[in-house]
Amino acid sequence: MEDKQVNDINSKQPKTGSDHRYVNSVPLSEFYNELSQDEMKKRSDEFYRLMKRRRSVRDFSSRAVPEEIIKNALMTAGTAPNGANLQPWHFAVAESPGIKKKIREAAEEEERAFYNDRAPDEWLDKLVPLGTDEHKPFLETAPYLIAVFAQSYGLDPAGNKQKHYYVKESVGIACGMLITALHNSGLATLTHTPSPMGFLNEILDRPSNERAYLLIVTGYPSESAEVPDIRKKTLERISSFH
Ligand code: IYR
Repeated sequence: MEDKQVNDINSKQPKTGSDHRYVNSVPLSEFYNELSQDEMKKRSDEFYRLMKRRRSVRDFSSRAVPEEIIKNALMTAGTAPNGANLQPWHFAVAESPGIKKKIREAAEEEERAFYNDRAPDEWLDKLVPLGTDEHKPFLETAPYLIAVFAQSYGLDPAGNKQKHYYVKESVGIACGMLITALHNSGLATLTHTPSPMGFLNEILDRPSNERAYLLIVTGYPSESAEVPDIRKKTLERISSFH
């Protein structure tokens, strides 16, 4: 018996079946395709080259963007790993001029308070290279504003509260995937963070279990758009291998 266990542990044979037991499961092979290491290297390099061309853009064109692209990006965000698969997010897309105008007016009011009163000088100093101020015309120019809401708790059909787990982590990952998907589609984005963002619940008619997490502005950049000359930290500065 003991011998058999040792043999099992040391066995080089591929295992049949999964180590981990699920209540209901399907084979991973329905999702995962192994690639050759050459292909993995090529793809990882190409993806890095694609992603390092993402820039936060503050000058948008009003050119129309097919809604299908936005929907595909939202479906991508919806595939994010998240706490207990409760998917504690909602994406409210503002596209009508009337709603975007309301969002701009409310955001600029908060930003005026931020730049004129609330923000400590140390923070304002850090924003100098970005050239930001309380004026946010892109909130009306860009074709889509995606307000991402984090659901602090869920509500079942009977209206009972359902606890959510790792909400900030889950929604943060989904936002990263959303921005990546929009960039991969060829759209420019801006992660905009007027604070506080309670006005988004009111304007977009979202319930009190949802908190606005980020406002993602997207569309084509304007033809004359510029971006600040800023750099990313090197691999050596952002990582360590142990
Ligand atoms: N929410 C403000 C201020 C701002 C804060 C940070 I941190 C930024 O990286 C950029 C801006 C604004 O959007 O202007």
